[in-house]
Amino acid sequence: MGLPEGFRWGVATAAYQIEGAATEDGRGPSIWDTFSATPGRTRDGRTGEVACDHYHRWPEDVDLMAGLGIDTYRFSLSWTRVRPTGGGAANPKGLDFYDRLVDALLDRGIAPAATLYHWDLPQPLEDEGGWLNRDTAFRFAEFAYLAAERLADRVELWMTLNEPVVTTAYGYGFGVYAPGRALLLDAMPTAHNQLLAHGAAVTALRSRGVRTIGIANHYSPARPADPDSAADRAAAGAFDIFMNRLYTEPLLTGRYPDLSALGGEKLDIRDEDLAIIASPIDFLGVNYYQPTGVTAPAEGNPLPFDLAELSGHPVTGMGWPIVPDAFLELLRSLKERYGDRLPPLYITENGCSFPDEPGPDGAVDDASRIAYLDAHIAAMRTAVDEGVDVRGYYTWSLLDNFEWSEGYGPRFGLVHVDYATQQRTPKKSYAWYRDLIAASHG
Ligand code: IFM
Repeated sequence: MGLPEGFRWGVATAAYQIEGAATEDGRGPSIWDTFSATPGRTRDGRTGEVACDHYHRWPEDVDLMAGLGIDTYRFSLSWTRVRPTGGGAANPKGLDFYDRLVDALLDRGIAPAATLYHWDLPQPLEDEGGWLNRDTAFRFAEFAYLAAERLADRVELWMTLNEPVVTTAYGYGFGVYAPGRALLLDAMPTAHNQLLAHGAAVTALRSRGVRTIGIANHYSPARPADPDSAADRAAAGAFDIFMNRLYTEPLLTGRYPDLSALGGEKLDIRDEDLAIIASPIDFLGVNYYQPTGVTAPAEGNPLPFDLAELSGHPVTGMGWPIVPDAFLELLRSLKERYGDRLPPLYITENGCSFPDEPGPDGAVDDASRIAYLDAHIAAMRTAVDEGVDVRGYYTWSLLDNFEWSEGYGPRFGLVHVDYATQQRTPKKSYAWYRDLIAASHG
């Protein structure tokens, strides 16, 4: 059967991970500026203050994208560049930056795909409770409106939030990502407030004429550590609800899954909320990296699961199991679970980190990345052959970049970045992806 006509190939990045220029042209502080500047929070105390200096080097980066022959580029807007304190007036210089980028992409025949929120909440909003505060949802919708007011005439694809489950789990549950709050199940209200933000932003974007709206969710199929253990299977079920259904079910069905083991009573759900959350979307973004091993919780753990190592698989540089079959299983499960309610899918992130460095000849031979991408793209093709409606694929990421708490250790890019000189060196996977795209375009 093959991929559908018009299938789009792309690469993805996010503002805080590549832009740098943290205080330039009126950009305000986000939770990631605060968190990464706090001693002990990130590996070697690294921050996104300079990152890949994309704010200044974007023309070179757009050239790299054009060289790949991609159809589309997924980037995120820095909320505090556009609206430095989270509320209040827009910052024209911040909007100008994205305006120039969008024009340059279109000049090269690359369709811009904008994510509105990739984890860089304005610090002043965090000071008022952040995603625990319902009002943040409405500040986000205002930001969405301002961004669309300037860019909707040229940006076709919009995504509201990136991986809201990571914000709930890592940002507010375990405190390993910004804003660094370790509230465990008391973090659950951030799920509802982010979903409300998504729904309110959909309405704001529609009011500015945006036609293609989605969200980029993170998914990880749950594998019970011992499939013969009923307790491990129950734990895997609870993990599946948290990781794979909490943000998808209300969006597509207007109902939450059973959250009784996950502190569901903590959600402040008001009258119209679920209708707002379930505002129709045009596509669902799927971010997939790896499955997760799950075991029954140890005594005293307030969560209904513990994480367990998944053995028997090769791993990436970050130790993540490489299981392309789990990607296929995920795509099948979305179709099985949601049937006709499932909108077309875009794979909005898929990729891997390895400790890639240039060899003596200067070339970066990342054969492991090529193998990972090849196997995962093959799994996606199988899903398409089986009838899953996938319209595009973005690999994470164009460039090596700031990997959050892991600093600049992991390298996810098709292009190597020497952070001391900012020199970009396309890896072997860059040529491989370029050839794959060319062959697919025929
Ligand atoms: O770098 C991140 C990205 O910001 C969100 N998805 C997962 C990637 C790899 O960890």
